[in-house]
Amino acid sequence: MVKEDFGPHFEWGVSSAAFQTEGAWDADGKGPSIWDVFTNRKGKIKGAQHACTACNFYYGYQQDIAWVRKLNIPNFRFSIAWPRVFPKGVGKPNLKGLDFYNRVVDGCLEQGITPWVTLYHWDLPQALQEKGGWTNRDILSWMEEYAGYVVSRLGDRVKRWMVLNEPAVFTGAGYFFGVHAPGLTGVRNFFPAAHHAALAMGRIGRLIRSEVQNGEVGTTFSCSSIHPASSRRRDVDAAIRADALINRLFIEPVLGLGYPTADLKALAAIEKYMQAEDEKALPFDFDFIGIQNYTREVVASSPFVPYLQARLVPAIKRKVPAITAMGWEVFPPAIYEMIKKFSSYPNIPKLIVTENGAAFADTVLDGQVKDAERKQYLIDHLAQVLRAKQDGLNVHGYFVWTLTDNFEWAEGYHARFGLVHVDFDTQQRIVKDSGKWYRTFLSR
Ligand code: IFM
Repeated sequence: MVKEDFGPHFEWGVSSAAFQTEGAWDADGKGPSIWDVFTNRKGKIKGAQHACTACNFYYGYQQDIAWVRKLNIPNFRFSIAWPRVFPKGVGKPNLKGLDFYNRVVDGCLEQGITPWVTLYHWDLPQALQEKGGWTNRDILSWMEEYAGYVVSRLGDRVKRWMVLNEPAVFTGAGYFFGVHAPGLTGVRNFFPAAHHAALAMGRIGRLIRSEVQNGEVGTTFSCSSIHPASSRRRDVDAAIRADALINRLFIEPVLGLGYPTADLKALAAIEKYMQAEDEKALPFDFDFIGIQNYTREVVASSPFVPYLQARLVPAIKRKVPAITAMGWEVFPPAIYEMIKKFSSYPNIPKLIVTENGAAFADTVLDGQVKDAERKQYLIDHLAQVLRAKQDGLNVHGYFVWTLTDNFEWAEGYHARFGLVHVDFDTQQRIVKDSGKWYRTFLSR
């Protein structure tokens, strides 16, 4: 497999996110985000770790952009920390915060790297959470104010935009299970948050399109291929319900197909938050859809699980041959299945794999990180992307998650996903064998 097999226009990149890398949590007028608050709550993050410094990207961004170039990666996806630009969420912008992103964008362009910017990768300003965050419909106008400002200042140079990162994860983990910020639970938080996130995609998508000349507007979705635990009817039905929740809940309203209530009846409760104009406001014709896949899920019927009546059978219990530091099964065909699933929707001009990668426990030995498992994971997943491409499916790009090891949310720092190893005490970087492999692969 060589790069040329994917064709001359295939987009190659690497992805990252503000909260996971920047640190400088209160520098230069930045306001607190829900993650700054959540990481200080007892028992929420493994090892009580926090992201006050993280990878020090705020101060060392030039060095990390230089790594992107040294690895021959033409596209760098990063996100904007909303509370850096609007410390209180709305109102007076913080020019120093915006200026940081001006420097990052210019730094990319100077190195010949195309910046791809995500507007929301989970770090909502705490001031807005105090008004309900994503459960409050006003989030739409708050985000419009933030996005309008950022896009009007960076849109002359940034042409690739993504509205949200993985709405299913930040609403599910943050507003239903309470394991991510802001730590809220239950359907009375999840349903309004989900509906407002779905509406935000169209609303902000339209705004970007009107502001940015020659831009491409996208948004990204987490997805896992869903396999029933057995061929019994009840497990097959449970898998259909889980698929509706995990893979279909956000893409289908955006495509004008509505919420997948026929396959997951509990979703009908979202109706309560629908207003007259919403049906028309939900769809938006994105230029590209980002899909982010890491594994598959095996699903069994479970009558005692509320709403879903289904449970995910953990990889560890299934005794799978390979498992990552996140406890996720290594299952490369999943990415092919997801590309196939999303390609089957009408009206998606192009799919880009905006995240794929793996966390493994790395060791530094004689100044080297020989991460054979991660390298093999990437090769095997790319082979599946190529298979999808050769089958005529609609995939046009691939971004590795992620450039440097970073703060993996509730998992803290133990789950290392980077192509470049980070010593979090000294901030020293060492390119891993997987990074060297990607560099060689991209250099041809
Ligand atoms: O680190 C996350 C990222 O922020 C969103 N997608 C999945 C990654 C790995 O868990």
